[in-house]
This record gives sequence, C-alpha cells and structure tokens, in this order.
Amino acid sequence: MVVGEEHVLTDADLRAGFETDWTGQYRGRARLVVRPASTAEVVGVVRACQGAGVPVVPQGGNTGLAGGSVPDGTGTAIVLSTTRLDALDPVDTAARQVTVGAGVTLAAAQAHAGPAGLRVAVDLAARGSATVGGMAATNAGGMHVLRHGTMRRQVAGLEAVLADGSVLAHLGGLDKDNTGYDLSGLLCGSEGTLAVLTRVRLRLIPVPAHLVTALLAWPDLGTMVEGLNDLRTRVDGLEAAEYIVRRGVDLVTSTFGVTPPFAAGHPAYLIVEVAGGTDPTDALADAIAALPDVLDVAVATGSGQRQALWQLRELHTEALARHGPPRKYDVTVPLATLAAFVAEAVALVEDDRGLTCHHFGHLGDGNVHLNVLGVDAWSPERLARLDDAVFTLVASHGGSISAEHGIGRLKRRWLHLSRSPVEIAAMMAVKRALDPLGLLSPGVLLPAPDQVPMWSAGTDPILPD
Ligand code: 2HG
Ligand code: ZN
Repeated sequence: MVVGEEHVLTDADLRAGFETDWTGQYRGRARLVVRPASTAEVVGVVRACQGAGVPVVPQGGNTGLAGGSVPDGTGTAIVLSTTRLDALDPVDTAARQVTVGAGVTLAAAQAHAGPAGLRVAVDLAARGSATVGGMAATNAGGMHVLRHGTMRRQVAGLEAVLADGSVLAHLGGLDKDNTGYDLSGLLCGSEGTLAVLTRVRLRLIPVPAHLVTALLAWPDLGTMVEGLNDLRTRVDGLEAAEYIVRRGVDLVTSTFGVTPPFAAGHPAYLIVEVAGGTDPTDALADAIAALPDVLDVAVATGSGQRQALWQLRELHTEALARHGPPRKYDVTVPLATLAAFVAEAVALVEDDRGLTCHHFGHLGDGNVHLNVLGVDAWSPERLARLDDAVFTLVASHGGSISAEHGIGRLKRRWLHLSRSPVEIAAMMAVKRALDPLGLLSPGVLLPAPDQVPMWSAGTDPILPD
C-alpha cells in the first residue's frame, strides 16, 4: 500500500472530520481519507486514483470557508489530507525564504522562521490550523494584505503533483526568473483543481522591532473610510486596518466574556497596526490626533495589550459560529462605495425576514465579511436566492464575489459576475489541459459546463419556498 494502512481512513467516524467543512455547512462523503507523508506517496496516491478514475479532493487544515476542501455527497472521491507533509527545511536567511511541506501550519512556519528574525507576511486568525499549502491553494489573504499582499505574493515557488502523477517543481526561489509562464502563481488560487501542492517556497520578511496597535472609534463607516485614507498618507508602515462595528463587538464581548474596549459603545471601530524599525507610537498618536471624526482611542504597545485589542476582531468568526452557522459572504468593493454597499446589503438581507446581518472586515482592502445569522432552517434553494441577491448587489457596486476565501463550492455558480466569459473559457482550457479527466476537486471553483447563471430577480428574491 502506498501510504501504509494506518494512514488510510475508511471508518465513518475517522472520516467525519474530513468530510465536513469548518462552517458545518458543507457535509460530503469520502470513499476514504488518505494521509501521505511525502511527495512520492502523493504521487502514488494520485497515480492510483488516475488509473481507477477516482476523484481526489486535496485538503489542508480544512479551515476554508467556501466548501472547497470537502468532497461532494456521492462518496466517490477520496480526500487527500496534506497534514503529514510537515517537513521544514532550514531557513535560507540570505534569500529570506524557506521551503516547507504543504501541511505545515501557518503557526508552525512562523515559529520556524522566528528565531532567524523573520516571519511570513500573511497572518490570519486560523493560523493554528490553516496549512501553508491550503493557504497557497486558496490564495488566502488575512490581516496584512494592505501592506504585503495575499499569499500568492509570498510564494516564491512550489512543488505540486499534477493529475497524471508527474511532479512539477520550481523551488529555486530566484526573485528574477523571467522564464515563461508563472506556474506557481497559477496554482496559487487554483483551489485543488489543477494539482496537489506538496511543498511551498515562502518569502519571509523581517520581524519588526516595534509594533503599535490602536483602536479608533467612529460615528459611522463613511467617516472611518475617509479617516483611514487620511491615516495612510500620514503614517508609514501601516500593517493592518481592520474594521468592526458595535453589533459584532457586543457579540464577541457577550459570547466570550471579553472586556469591552471603551466605557461606552460606539457605532464603528478601526484597528490599525503600525510596524517600524524605530518606535512609531508618537508618529501614530500625532496622525490620529489630526483626524477630525475620531470619537475615542486606545493605543497598545505591549503584546498583551495588543492581543486584547486584536481579540475583539479575531474572535468574530468563532462568536458567529456559536450563534450560527452563519451564511458567509466574503466580498470586496471599491473603498469609495464600501459604506453605501454595506448599508444596502444589510437592508437587503434583513428586511423583515428575521435575519441579522453582521459585517466586519479588512477595511484597507475594501474586503467586507457579511455574516448572516438566522438562516439555519433555510433550504438550499432559498439560500441560493439570498446568495444571488447579495452577489448581484456586489457586482452592481463594481466588487468581487470573493475577496480572499476563494470560490469553492459556494460561489461557482456566480463566477460569471466577477470573471468574463473569455476568462472563464481560458480557465476551463487550463483545467482541461492539466486535468483532462476532471479528477481533481470536481465541483470546486469552475462552473459546471451546463450550469446556467442564477437569475437576478426584480422583486423580492428571497421569498420563502
Ligand atoms: C477573517 O477575516 C476571516 O476573520 C473570516 O476571513 C471571516 O468569518 C468570516 O466571515
Ligand atoms: Zn478575512
């Protein structure tokens, strides 16, 4: 056997955790779960599946929020878990890079780079379970995209097993390497549909000598967007600009017993973080003092205080899950229209339907996370109509239906709202070329050939069935 019997999980109980996504909304069924520990073992598994015509769903930490990491309900596919691909090569301090196995968690990669004074630029709340391979495969974003870009920018090269079992590797890590198609870039964001990622060559950046975090309260989202714009021109080294609002802060503080940030609640909050080689606290305080609409400020320099501010933002997903499962919409809109979009989206979703629409996100990126509570009993058809209404609104604001979570199973039907027919045809051509039998992550990312776009209803699209 390619991986050893103990790493082939056939028992329903053992398979269960790999068949359901983090949100609990996608529950599939796998023929079995296989856990290879080396590239050679991945090759063996993929070849065997290719020979038998068995679909393969690669899975990392299974922290994705778009259903892309779990199989469909037919029980035909296997899940290929990458978590045992956890080798860490020595940090290349000259290049400021490191090659790690696809199954290494972000936290483990950070811990490995830390002693060399280096870190991975992408950071996200699921750092303890999200794997580097999964993050590359979904082109994950997180808190620092504003300054350092998404995962694709951190990937200097990849090793991956293609659908026919051949190994595509480009791990030299040369920054200047202008030798044709950027295949690593193509595999970033391919969501398991083109290859199984096995190793990732990561770019690293220096751990900053100083980090300052501030929480700023605002009367509304519109003034916050303007204020952030102002702040970006006044402050160097802005690493993060995240927004939360009163409703979300109340949910987090009441769910987890966390202390509220100020004696009185405020409508909206911005968390900014500034990194610097010299202490940026005074420069940040001066810049904040010059902002006209700020209602209240808390500044944190020590790591405990900074963490206390960050948990107000980072605990949103967990808090919502306790009251959910929520319907999640991870979208981007141009910053100029963000406040209007959010107001329209909340009104559209809530109306009189008894739903609660939470929103928070990565303000610097125009990335809004809408989380709708109260849909537990909704049928898939009714949910699809809600999805359709929200995504149509996003498109009407010139936005993208997926900012950082990918398309997964959740959004493939709406890909046409963000990608042109020519782009989708090109993606399909790449898919056919690299995976002619369609065995890698079927049902993820690309729309089915016969899948008609959802309608955009004129009246209330979210009526009960
Ligand atoms: C975040 O920014 C994650 O915290 C999760 O992307 C967002 O739960 C969500 O909707
Ligand atoms: Zn996010």
